Amino acid sequence: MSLQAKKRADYLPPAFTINDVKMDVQLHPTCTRVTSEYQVERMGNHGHALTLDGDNLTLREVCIDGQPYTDYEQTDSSLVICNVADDFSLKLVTEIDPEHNQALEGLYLSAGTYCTQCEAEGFRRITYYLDRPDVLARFEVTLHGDKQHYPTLLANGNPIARGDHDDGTHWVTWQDPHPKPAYLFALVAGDFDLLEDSYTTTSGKPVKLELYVDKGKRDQGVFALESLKRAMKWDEDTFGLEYDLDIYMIVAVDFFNMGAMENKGLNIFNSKFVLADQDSATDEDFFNVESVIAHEYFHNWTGNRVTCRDWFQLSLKEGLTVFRDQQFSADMTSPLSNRIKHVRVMREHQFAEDASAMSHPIRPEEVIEMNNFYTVTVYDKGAEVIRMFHTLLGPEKFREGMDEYFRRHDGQAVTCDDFVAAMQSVTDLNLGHFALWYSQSGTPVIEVTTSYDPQTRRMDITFSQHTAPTADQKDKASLFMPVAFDCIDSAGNHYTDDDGQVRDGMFILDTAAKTLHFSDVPEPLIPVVLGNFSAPAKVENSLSAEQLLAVFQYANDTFNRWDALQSLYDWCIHQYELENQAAVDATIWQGLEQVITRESHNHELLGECLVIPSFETLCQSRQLVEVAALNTARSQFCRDFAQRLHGPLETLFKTLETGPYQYTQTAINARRCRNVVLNHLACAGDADKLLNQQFEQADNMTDSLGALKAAQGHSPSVFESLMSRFEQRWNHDPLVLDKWFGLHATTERTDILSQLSLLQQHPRFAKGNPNRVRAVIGSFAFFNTAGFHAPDGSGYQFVTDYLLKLDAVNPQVAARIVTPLTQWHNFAPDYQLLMKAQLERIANHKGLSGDLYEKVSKSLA
Ligand code: 0A1
Ligand code: ZN
Repeated sequence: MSLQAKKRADYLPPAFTINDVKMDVQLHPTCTRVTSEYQVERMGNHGHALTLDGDNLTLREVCIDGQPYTDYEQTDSSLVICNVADDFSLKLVTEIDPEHNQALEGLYLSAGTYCTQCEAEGFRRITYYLDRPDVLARFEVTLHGDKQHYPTLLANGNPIARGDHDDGTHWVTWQDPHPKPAYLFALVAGDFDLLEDSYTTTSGKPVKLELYVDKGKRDQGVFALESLKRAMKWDEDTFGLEYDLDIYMIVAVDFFNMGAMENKGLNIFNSKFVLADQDSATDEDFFNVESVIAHEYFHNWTGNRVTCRDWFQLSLKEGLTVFRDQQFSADMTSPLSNRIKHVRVMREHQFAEDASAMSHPIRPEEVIEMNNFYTVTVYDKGAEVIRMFHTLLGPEKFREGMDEYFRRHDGQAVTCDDFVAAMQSVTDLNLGHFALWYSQSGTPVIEVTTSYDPQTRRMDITFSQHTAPTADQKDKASLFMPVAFDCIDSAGNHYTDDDGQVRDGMFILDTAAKTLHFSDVPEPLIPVVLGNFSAPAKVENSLSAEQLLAVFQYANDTFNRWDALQSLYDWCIHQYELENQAAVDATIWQGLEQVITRESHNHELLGECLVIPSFETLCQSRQLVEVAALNTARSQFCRDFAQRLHGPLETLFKTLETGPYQYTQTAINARRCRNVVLNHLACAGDADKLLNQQFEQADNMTDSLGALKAAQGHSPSVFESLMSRFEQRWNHDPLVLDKWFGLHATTERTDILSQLSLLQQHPRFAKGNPNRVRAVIGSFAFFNTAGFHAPDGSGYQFVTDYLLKLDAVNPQVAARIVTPLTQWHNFAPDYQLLMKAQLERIANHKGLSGDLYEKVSKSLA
């Protein structure tokens, strides 16, 4: 483990490259033998030794051009082979221990199935290699394994030969014709149920589709396979991109650190993002399956055909692929709820990351442990940056730019600058300034100020932008932002600015400030800013409650309408924090009542608009948060909301009979709205009958879980009884049981820590399984506000105790769960002290992983 930071600026091209790889893998739980043969070529004129990366390997043999070779040195993390020729073949034999690989990087056993995870730097745990994304080689891989236990042997590409050995083992050889970096390598060996299908591309090429799931789970794989076909078609229609191998395989495994992995032709998935059926999966689970299936499929072009030159360029593939999967999901489901979902992620998680010591640009400058940079900044803010290209260029030009990007770079490992250059080549717009989004971290704030002169009937609206210094970067410059803009009066009339700076509902903010002028206006106008969240920024636009209700009623952009209510709720909660509840007066409650009655037919909009902003979102518009006070204010507001609006909510609920389960957008919207309303009714009290009834009658997981969630905060006895029935029913299904674990872990109760201990003793809890750990410890740390932030520091201490144990097993997951502790800056001093004390404990822990070290040391710096 190296604690030395690597810098983007220090990039050097590889001294050698490897063009062809042959691997022979003899699978064994504790001693898998890997024989690799490389065709190595010196790059340029130099006399350096060949340095290969390696981690936790036992080296057995080194041969060059067929002869045993001894002129090499080994370190903890490398094999240095001295005095080599310019072109030669290198053969290495290494041994590894998959059974004891609990970090789940490299080759490991997932509940008896062999699988691999090589991104970012896991291939070096399989064999010594030039483990960097700019070394692209053709791979041929032969796997040998016990035929009875591992009837299925898979690797990237196409199978070209297979056979049996005499000793009960068999072998299969796979060849991948596309040169690829080692992080896209994969192998799988196991005994599965197989779902088979086929797809014919627009140009008439047939592709075999194979989905491998645990025995007995066949039916739960159908939706994933259908999603795959939809994604393949969408990418052809939208970007003209076809699949490029004869076979596309997906394998679902139970032990996986992340969501899924786009290995060439052989995706490996966390089973959570494959398995789904009406009984066991919520609408949200179905949505996630479809979007992750699409995400990994889209990587075949944005990531695999065109890959990253180095890991600092990660957003090149991830930001772009997230944008592509978001567009796909919007087309498959609904643009509005998708946009809101992604904006929530930005506001709850990305803004918080940018305000913490882990703040980094979408293209980071400095990295100790690459696994720490699979972040909401690189992924989601990265996608927002791609979305701004799309907004600025328009869909046609964006497509031209993408075509040009593939024309220039197919088969190459490139940089974010290369992407910008391809986009630049199709537009007259100068993207030089825009490109600052790649190097500047932090969340810009757009402040909106107005001045109105009743005499001249003139109105000026000024937008000024400011990005506060972040932990990694003191000086900030003005960014280039597309700002979607609308301007209304209190009666809903729309206005245009005098100078025509606003075109097609948008203007560019590329300086510290910009003013729009309006003449002949009868009253102060209401600026409606950042429609569809056109830039990843915060807006400070101090509108009154009345004005916000007018925005909801009249604005053109539906996202703005939703956002106006979010701002209104935030303002109301702030009044409660100030103990000024009276400010939330009858006109506001009447306004909200009208929202419900006027939009009662629009289940999608109401399903979003009736959600009160989360504690995490509220934190982003506050500083030095007094956790208990804010949490209490939020709960009091929720209760008043539920009681004051009880009549219209109840009426609405009655109209929301959803009928037998169907996964259609109309039915999804209705279920969502119904469950949001049920939660309010439970909050108002006296809803036990409704809760029991919904749980009893539910023919699908969305409604069962809706009843449980509504009971959770508002009706402890109903919650307890429904939870125990739920456990009995689902004890056999670990993915469903994770929902149960998560609900327990997020329940705000005084004895939560002993509850968490009980959960860890549950026969289905397994500390080696990331899904279980995230469901219990992750849910608590991220979402149990009162428990995690207990004023005596016990929540922080509990999480820390756990992380110190987990770090020795799975540092990657430990480093993710530490995130809420590293965000101490935004809390009041008493909380800060307690959080920092625990971070110090982690920092002083002997044998700490590089993963935790990087996040904790930055956070304490
Ligand atoms: N590239 C994958 C995500 C992924 C990243 C790292 C992993 O292990 C450290 C695993 C998966 C994706 O974006 O889907
Ligand atoms: Zn990805």
